[in-house]
Amino acid sequence: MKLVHYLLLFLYIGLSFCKNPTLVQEDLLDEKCLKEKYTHQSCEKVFCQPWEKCIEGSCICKLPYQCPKAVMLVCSTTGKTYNNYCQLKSHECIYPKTKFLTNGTCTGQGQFDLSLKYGNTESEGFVEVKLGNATSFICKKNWSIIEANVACLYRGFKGGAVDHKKTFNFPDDVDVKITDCLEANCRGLETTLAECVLIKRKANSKDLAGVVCHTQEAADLFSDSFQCVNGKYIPQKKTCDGINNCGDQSDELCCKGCRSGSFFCKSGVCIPKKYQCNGELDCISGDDEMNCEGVEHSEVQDLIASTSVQGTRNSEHEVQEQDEILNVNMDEDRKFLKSLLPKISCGVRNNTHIRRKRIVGGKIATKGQFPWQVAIKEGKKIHCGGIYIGGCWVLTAAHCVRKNLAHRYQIWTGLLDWIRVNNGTKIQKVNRVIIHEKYTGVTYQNDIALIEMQKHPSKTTCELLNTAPACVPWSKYLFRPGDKCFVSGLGRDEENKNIFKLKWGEVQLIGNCSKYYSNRFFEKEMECAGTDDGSIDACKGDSGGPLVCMNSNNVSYVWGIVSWGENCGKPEFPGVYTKVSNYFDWISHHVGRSFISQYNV
Ligand code: 4AZ
Repeated sequence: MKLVHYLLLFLYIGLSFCKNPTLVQEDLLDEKCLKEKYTHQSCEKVFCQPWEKCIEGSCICKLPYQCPKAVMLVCSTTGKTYNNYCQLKSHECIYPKTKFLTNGTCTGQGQFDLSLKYGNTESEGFVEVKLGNATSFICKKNWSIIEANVACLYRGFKGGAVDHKKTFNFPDDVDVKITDCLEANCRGLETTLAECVLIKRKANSKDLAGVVCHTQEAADLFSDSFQCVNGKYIPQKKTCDGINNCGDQSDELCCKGCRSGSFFCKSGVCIPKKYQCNGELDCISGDDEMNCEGVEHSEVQDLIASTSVQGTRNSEHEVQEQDEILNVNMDEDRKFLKSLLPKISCGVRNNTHIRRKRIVGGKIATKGQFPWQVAIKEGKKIHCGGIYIGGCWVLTAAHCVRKNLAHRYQIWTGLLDWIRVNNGTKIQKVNRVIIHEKYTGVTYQNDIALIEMQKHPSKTTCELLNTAPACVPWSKYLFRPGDKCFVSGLGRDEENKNIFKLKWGEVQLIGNCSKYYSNRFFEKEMECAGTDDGSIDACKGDSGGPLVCMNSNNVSYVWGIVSWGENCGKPEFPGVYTKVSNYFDWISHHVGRSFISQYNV
């Protein structure tokens, strides 16, 4: 009996040890996502910089002429003056030796350099910068892993910094009198401290920043460490905290939740809390800039700025006297240039909004409610729907169309009722049909096709009435299971009768759909949606039509194409849709990127 008690106690202690907090923290990371090895260059997770564009999931260098033309002169370390910061950065992106030096025209005098002083190895030391003709040490004040990463990356250490708190001693034979230092404030993805805001402060030798940069030897492996995509190890507790500890942001891109002090983007990314409601979109899902009414950007930032000042020796009064900002804030230039980039307009309707009311079997649509919905007519029958995505392009299901029957199809836009055809309806002929090369009729895999409508001979583009394009999703992280979306179509309703009217219903994205359709559901290519009781569903005749989801800013994306399903309106068999985000590259290859790239162009 006693032995049993001891055993139980032993088991209890053992279990409480297992429940240590690191295990709970590990739960913040999404293992499946980590396998994708996302970094700050992955446009499935983050927006590219204004000097980059998104191609096949990666941010790659733009050419300088693809930047805005605004004239806000900046000077590079190679002595060349550029029209603006974007043009310089896109040049740097191609030739990394070209780095930002100062704003304004080059005078041929100034230069920038950064060295590590008085460390035991090449990869550590106090941070000394040469700016113009003066050299200064960087201050400990505000020196965080963000600034330390910038310094180490500049010195060529690809993993950035491993320690930003280490202090060093001046050798006995060096006689230096420190009277001031430069406080650096970076955003995190700068390539030189010259791009960060530098403020001159009074200081002594105790106030200087030190750094240990990441090298292969410094890559200690401790038990709870997280391996960044660049190979660096960081403590597990520094993942999903909004701070780019890795230097390549890989510690912030696969999160199921975020630690305090950071904001959770629905796309699974943690960003610093101060980026919320700052007037710039940071989450690809748009959620950092919603519900911002009453939140003054500058106020939030000022608050953060004043609270993030650590270890201040000086009184407020003294700080103000000593403030001397040595350069301009390039982050402001970056934001401004970003705002000048062309954006296509999609996913917004001109008038009505959808009332989110649940109606059995869906509701009859009103004019302008689904301006991207089209009907495909073959001969006398409307047998499928389609989605207008811009230009002369309509997206539909591959099983709806045949390549060699293009001449038989008509695209009806603005149609609400095809017994009593409403005014505002327009009929377009079809130029060509493009069916996905890997479409398989037996399994419905890759059930996606494009229809190019014919232009009027005297027009350069397709002019459609009461029609607006839906946006094409470029990332599989824009929406997730549980999100509410809308399905619409002219198909049959639950009693399998044809009602000849455009109807719509609200459905939820359903994860783990293999449990409904074992062996028939292909997760990468398909998406399920429905309601708990199955009462709202797509049905025969709706095929090829849209499942649209609205992001936090009410922009509609064509998330799915009605594809198949066992029966209609049965909760045990949800509707299956072609997952459009998986085909972004295929679509942009055929229609041209400029039509569908809402961001990252
Ligand atoms: C069809 O036959 C069809 N409930 C479309 C969607 C669904 C079922 C059948 C989904 O076109």
